[in-house]
Amino acid sequence: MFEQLSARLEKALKYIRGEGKLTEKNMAETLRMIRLALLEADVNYKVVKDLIERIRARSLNQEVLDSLTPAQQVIKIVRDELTAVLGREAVPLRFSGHPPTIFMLVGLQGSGKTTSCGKLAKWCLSLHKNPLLISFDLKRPAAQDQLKMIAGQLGLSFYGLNREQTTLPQTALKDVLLEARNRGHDLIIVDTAGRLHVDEELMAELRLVKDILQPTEIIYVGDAMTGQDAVRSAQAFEEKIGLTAVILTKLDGDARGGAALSIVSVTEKPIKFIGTGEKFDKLEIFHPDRMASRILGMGDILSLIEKAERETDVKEAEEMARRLRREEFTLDDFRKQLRQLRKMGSLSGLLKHLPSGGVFKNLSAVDMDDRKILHFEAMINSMTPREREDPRMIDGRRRLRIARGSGRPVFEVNQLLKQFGEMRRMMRKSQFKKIISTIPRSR
Ligand SMILES: Nc1nc2c(ncn2[C@@H]2O[C@H](COP(=O)(O)OP(=O)(O)O)[C@@H](O)[C@H]2O)c(=O)[nH]1
Ligand SMILES: [Mg+2]
Repeated sequence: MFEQLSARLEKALKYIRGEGKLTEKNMAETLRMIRLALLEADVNYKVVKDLIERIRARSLNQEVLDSLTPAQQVIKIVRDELTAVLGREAVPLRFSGHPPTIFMLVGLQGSGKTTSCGKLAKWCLSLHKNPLLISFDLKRPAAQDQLKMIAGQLGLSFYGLNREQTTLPQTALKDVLLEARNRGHDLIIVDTAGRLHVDEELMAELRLVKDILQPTEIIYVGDAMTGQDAVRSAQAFEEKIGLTAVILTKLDGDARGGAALSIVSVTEKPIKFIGTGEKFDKLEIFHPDRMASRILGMGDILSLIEKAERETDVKEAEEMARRLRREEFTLDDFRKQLRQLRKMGSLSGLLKHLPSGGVFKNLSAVDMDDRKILHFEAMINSMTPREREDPRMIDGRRRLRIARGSGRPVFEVNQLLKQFGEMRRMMRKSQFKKIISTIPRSR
């Protein structure tokens, strides 16, 4: 279902996914492509207009998760807005507090009303309801037979109207209610007549059924494959009779998606179920979010967004490492500290009075004395700036060169590098903790 729309949306979004940054220009192009994709899927033009406007506004505001790249944010926005257009959340069937509950199914001929009566009854069996099927298709005797057959297949109760009853619908409706109560049914599912087009006679008939039965749910059954026709007739049924819910059928076929994406906005009634096949178990609860992900057709967009979050975690860790490196204590810094210490006088005397913590604590930890400070400083002076920045590059040959340049033995160069390495490890640990403590725990 929705393959074409999915493919087109994916293409529109891939276009910005290639871009590292969102600009007015590439956003305009993406929005134009999304708009075209929706229109070609036969989505109501007004619904498209509103949808595009909201996607545009939210994309430019970028008020969503900052853990996603701009392009991923747009994908998330599109998914969110598709979900909203589809009704946001699954809405369960309503059952009356004073049984019997009555579901009345209405819609054009061939939309799947009679089939959906069977599907719904079967569904409600699993909710421990005791449904009774009746048909108020009064003109067509075959309609009674069709529903009776379905009831037989499913082992359900059926109440058939006789000739006399079909000519006196008011009386018949009261008979049905009485019969249902007597037989202990807590649910009546009412099939109705359909026409190829909406007409006044049909509407009058349906209003009569509605007025007498006072159904708990009036469910419009629409054929998703007919696109905007299903939406227009839903609107007519809503205006003339009033609806409480929608079942969209034949979503197993090559429906272009237009009906699903328009009908909730146009009727302001929730899609409660979708039909995905001719068999009676092919009825699914309608979940707007899952449907939006399916329409977006990028496998499951949720997993993409989750993946983006995981990627952001990795990026954050890398950034942290970079920060550590940036803030890392280099031999240059070490030399600065040594010079400061030298200016302050005797190190051994000083250390006793210094506050614990920071670089001074680390100095005491690596056992310094005044002469050593001078020697260390001399050796660091003999290093190139790059060596001071990254002591890992100081190999045997460089050590020899530094030793000669500073007039110190090679083992002292080794000692300097070893002690410096220890100091840095200690500082890194405390800095790491400091940085860790600044990272928010959860997003
Ligand atoms: N593929 C598919 N066919 C369906 C679905 N629902 C109904 N049909 C078929 O659509 C045709 C018309 O269904 P029916 O229930 O008689 O429509 P009604 O005139 O509204 O009562 C039948 O052939 C059904 O088998 C569905 O969800 N998927
Ligand atoms: Mg029928």
